Amino acid sequence: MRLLLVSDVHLDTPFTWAGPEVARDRRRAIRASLERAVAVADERKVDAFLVAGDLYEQELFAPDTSAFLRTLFGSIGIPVLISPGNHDWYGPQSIYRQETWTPNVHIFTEDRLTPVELADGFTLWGAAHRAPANTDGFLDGFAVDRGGINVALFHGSEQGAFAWQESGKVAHAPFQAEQIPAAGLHHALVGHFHTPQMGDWHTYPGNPDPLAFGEVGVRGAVLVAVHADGSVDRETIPVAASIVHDVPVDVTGITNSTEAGQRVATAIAGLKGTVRATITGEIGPDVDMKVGDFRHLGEHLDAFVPRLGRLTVAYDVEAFKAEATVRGQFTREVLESDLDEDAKRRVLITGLRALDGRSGDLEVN
Ligand SMILES: [Mn+2]
Repeated sequence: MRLLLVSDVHLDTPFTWAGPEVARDRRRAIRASLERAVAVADERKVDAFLVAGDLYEQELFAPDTSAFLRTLFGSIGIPVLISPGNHDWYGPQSIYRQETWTPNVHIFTEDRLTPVELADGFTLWGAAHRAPANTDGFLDGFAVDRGGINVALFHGSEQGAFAWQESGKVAHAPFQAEQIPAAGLHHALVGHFHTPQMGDWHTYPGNPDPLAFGEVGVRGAVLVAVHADGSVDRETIPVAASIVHDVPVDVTGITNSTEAGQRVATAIAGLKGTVRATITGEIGPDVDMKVGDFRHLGEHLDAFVPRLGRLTVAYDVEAFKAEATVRGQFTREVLESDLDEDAKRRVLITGLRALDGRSGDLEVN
């Protein structure tokens, strides 16, 4: 049995950091990545196309998205099975309920795992989130009731190795990898975490098209070949339609904002797509720069997001200490205070900037 798995596509993501036009482009790219995944299913002749939740966002979807999904899934000559997640939870208003699907589309609607026999002796167990939060673990108290090969498809949070990585997330439908074999399942195909994970017993494909800056890991649609003994082989097939770069720019040693602009321009030259540049380093005391100074440098890109990161100012603190001025007095008081070294640095830079009449032009962190 060969299955193609996607999860966390997040159609209609708002991309609030971007302007309306860029955000629209990015949403179009997300759709394109799903279309590519469907094309891969056809090329690779898989037996079923599986969606492990968060296909779209219930709060944000447009009727156009509903029609797009109906047409796309109707165009595949194989079963499409969907287990709704916390963002595309199954309820009266959901696309899953409202749309008229072609007969090859099966949506799991129960909040407990229910079986679909994909082939003789091969059962796929799926379940739905039926609310945006507080969904219990689907494997709690669950055990398969039949022989053959049993594979699960659901949206949930594995609580083992991954918990530290996206710990800000609420534990939606929590489970532990050990529960998978304990329930009699051979494997679980899961969504929710956006970082791909190939576990012994479970597979997170990750979001196929970039949703955020700084995403790591090989991601895409995962071709899962399930053998007769229940073991799996997995191949990740990239389907991203967007290029997103997260670029650090060190401006240490610059004396003016034009030099900073040159460093940024060099760092992003030759890049395509959407780029975020984070500007850090130790700069001269006279540098006067704002994020807006850099935006025009990304005109060759689809979108450019410059931001100021950790910046420090190379003040000659030793010389200031000896001065019989307000600046000298301030410098001595900060250095002799009980503050820790990092706080002293921040207070000194912010204070010295203010004394120069430059307060608020740099975010000192
Ligand atoms: Mn989710």
